[in-house]
Amino acid sequence: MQVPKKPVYILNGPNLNLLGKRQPEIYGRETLADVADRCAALAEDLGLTIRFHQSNHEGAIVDWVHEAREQGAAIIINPAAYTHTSVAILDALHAFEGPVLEVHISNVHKREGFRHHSYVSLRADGVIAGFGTEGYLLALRRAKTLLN
Ligand code: DHK
Repeated sequence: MQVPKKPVYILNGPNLNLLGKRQPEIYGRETLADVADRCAALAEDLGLTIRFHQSNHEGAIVDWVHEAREQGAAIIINPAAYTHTSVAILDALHAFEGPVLEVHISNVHKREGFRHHSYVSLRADGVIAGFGTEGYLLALRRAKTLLN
């Protein structure tokens, strides 16, 4: 299997550091460290490498998107609440040339109206919502297809 030189960036926004602890009825009981481990295992099977990050700060996410511009093959992003507010993250993603896949653990369309709009969707090549943390794995498989 051919291993692309550049990693897939998996970026996570605010409050996802509390995954498994906050609102488990919505986001499940798995921690973000569990998700990172599952992504790393699948990436290895797929012949991909990943860089997995989380921040509660918008600028940190913008900086990782800029880093991915130079060093990344694709971006999988769960911007969390910044999905619905961040023109800065959208603009950064517009400056990235590879595939962008947007993930939401919950089905945002079943929730409050303000969660129905995503700035990031204006750039994303695909969106996964409501598949729980499995959405990250599905996005990684899609990244593999798009990078082939
Ligand atoms: C996570 C969040 O923290 C929310 O702000 C988004 C997203 C939904 C998720 O489902 O992963 O609205």
